[in-house]
Amino acid sequence: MPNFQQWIAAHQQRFESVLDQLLPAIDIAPQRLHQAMRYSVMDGGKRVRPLLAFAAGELAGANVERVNLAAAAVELIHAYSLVHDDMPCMDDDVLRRGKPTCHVAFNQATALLVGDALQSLAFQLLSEQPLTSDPARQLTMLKLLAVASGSRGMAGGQAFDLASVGKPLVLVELEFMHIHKTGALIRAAIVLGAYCGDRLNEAQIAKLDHFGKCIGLAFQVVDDVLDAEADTATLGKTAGKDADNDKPTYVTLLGVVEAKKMADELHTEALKSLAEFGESARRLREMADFIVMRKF
Ligand code: GRG
Repeated sequence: MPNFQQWIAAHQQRFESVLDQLLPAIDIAPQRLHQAMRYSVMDGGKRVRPLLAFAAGELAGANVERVNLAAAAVELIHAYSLVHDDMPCMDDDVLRRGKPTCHVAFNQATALLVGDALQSLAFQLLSEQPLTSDPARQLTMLKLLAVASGSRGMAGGQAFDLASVGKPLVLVELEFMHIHKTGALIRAAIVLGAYCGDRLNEAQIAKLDHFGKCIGLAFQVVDDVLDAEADTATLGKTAGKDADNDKPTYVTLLGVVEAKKMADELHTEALKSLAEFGESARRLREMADFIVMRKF
């Protein structure tokens, strides 16, 4: 069995060509929009959400071709959220994944359309081929991604985030914001990956969902710590942005030491929900370790 580094590298490499094939080619009209979509999705990103979908898919005995499509749908929603988040009307950032943000490299109207088109493509991918043997389950999957990315999920969390600038949030409010803004999509990636297979029952999927909730929040706590501690070159995006924007974070609320402790506690809680799966959840456990120990 490949070690974790080999497993990640193999999936990352394979997934780049999956995305390459699924995105519209740049010689198809409208060329500039397609070029900007590719610019925003390809050549960058850790692909954490797809990797979580692959790990959950392996646990559920899923066909990897099916997981490819579910993982791509989630990654396209993620890429759209970054493009819109970086725009002047939101976080107003010029650097993402070590290169100029989409609206800087192209223009604002194009960046807006890139987000719109990536979101539509995500739902196209989830709906045009069978991803499970049960059509009703595929409808559930579509709804799951819609809810996770909409106003009761990521977009809602972003609205809460924009409204919280300069406000002294308490811990439960911060948690609410991040469970939606960052956590919802991470959770969806795991459950969608698992739904592509047929080895798990609903109670077991609920355990994975809880794993996703904990590790999604841990991801954000670590993101806040990195924003405070790491440099721009390492992150590939502007470091210290949260403090500059007067945004409440786990670090501003708890301090670095307590924030790291919180990430560790969430990590432990996440691993607990995988207990019954034994060795078959190895990749999910390794992904949890990776999320908490990452340096960028
Ligand atoms: C615009 C609807 C809408 C939502 C935006 C996700 C998000 C909501 C904004 C991004 C702002 C941000 C930096 C959030 C912190 C957590 C996060 C999502 C970090 C980026 O994800 P990574 O580290 O990025 O997985 P890569 O580049 O590796 O894909």
